[in-house]
Amino acid sequence: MKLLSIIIVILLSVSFVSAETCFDNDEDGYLSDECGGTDCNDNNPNSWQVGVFWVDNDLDGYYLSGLTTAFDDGRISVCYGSEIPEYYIEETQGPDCDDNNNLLTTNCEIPEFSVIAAGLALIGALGTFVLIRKK
Ligand SMILES: [Ca+2]
Ligand SMILES: [Ca+2]
Ligand SMILES: [Ca+2]
Repeated sequence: MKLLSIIIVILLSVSFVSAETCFDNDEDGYLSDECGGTDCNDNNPNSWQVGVFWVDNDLDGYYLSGLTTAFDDGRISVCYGSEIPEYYIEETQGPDCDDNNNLLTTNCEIPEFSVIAAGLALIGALGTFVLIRKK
């Protein structure tokens, strides 16, 4: 009987301690994940859930590739709140060849006509330089 009382006292102490250490620090209504809750950031009331998204810095629908992530498809897990944070996307068209330029998506090669135009401009500039030097 005495042993049972001791066990009960121990169990009550343990439950009291765990109840005391598991509180909602940022008071967003979600317990931290250490306490069996879902709050991935118990110090920020605007973040309480984990989502897996692609990064899209130029918001063209193509994701930033080359990141080392836990997922094979380049997504990363993000702790967030009621809305998907800016520059993260749920759906994508594919990897972005330049994620800082929303005009470039799948092909970042310089178009041939630009190379020809740049060459003509250079020849023109050299010709002007030679004419000025001859005067
Ligand atoms: Ca939180
Ligand atoms: Ca992009
Ligand atoms: Ca882009």
